[in-house]
Amino acid sequence: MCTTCGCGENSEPKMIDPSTGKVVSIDLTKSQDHEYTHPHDHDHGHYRHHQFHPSDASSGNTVSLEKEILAKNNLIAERNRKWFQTENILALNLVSSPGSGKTTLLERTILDLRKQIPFMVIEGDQETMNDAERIRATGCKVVQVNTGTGCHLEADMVARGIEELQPPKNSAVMIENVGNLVCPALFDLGEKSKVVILSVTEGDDKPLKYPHMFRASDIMILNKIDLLPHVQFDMEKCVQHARQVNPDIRVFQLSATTGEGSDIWYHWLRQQIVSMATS
Ligand SMILES: Nc1nc2c(ncn2[C@@H]2O[C@H](COP(=O)(O)OP(=O)(O)O)[C@@H](O)[C@H]2O)c(=O)[nH]1
Ligand SMILES: [Mg+2]
Ligand SMILES: [Zn+2]
Ligand SMILES: [Zn+2]
Repeated sequence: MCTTCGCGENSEPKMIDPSTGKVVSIDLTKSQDHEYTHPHDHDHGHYRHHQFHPSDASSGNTVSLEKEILAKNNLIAERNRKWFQTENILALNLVSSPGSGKTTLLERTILDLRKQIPFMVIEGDQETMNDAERIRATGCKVVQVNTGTGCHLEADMVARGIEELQPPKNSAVMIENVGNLVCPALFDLGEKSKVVILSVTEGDDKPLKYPHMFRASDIMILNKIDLLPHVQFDMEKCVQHARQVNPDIRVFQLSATTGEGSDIWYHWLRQQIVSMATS
């Protein structure tokens, strides 16, 4: 839950495996009772020790509650990150507003690169299995996390997703976050990078309006370039705006539906996998 926007109140996130229909309830307040089993049989046992009770935070103090929530999240995110590193798994957190093309980009990327990179997907949405079904249709292993009223994924949900998916060494775990350019910027999932997707129909000013997200991301994908002739969108200005909030951001311009421009994105993905294996 974010105390910022009050999301996630009175809702129980769930995880569904579309291939088996298995539903796992993710009650974050009860997670201290849950003995995490590691995806593989190493003796890490590292999910076990941290306990968190919302009541730990000084009662009625929103600022400290927010800090507690983020601290707990960061701890689990660090464990996820360490695990991804030891397994040489590239984890990317795809963030954007709804409809910018995250699922379409994943579908195309998986189909085009699956012979080179084994992909696994964690889908985040408030409701429905639609995106997980779309990913499953590509033949890729996927779980759907439904956050209910929650507007973002949390590290805990990704930890459960990993348990379910059991991604192999040297694979890529793609996490499609809930469509929202605000709160997912706050929550580290343990990913290597956040990849923000902005489509040309959303306006070139968005990096300035949602600076936190563009600052938190290593990559900006400008999607739907096939629509450029039909919309007012200044590509140069948009890149300039993104660099204004994040001078190091890398930009790929592509169309997830036609495939135009996707080579540079694919090249970057392959490079990431190679550099994980050699680092
Ligand atoms: N013209 C065009 N449409 C796209 C492109 N990428 C996605 N779309 C469309 O945008 C809509 C939302 O896409 P979706 O992948 O579901 O977005 P998500 O909500 O970010 O996962 C769908 O109708 C897609 O077909 C693109 O590159 N060009
Ligand atoms: Mg989607
Ligand atoms: Zn939220
Ligand atoms: Zn929110």
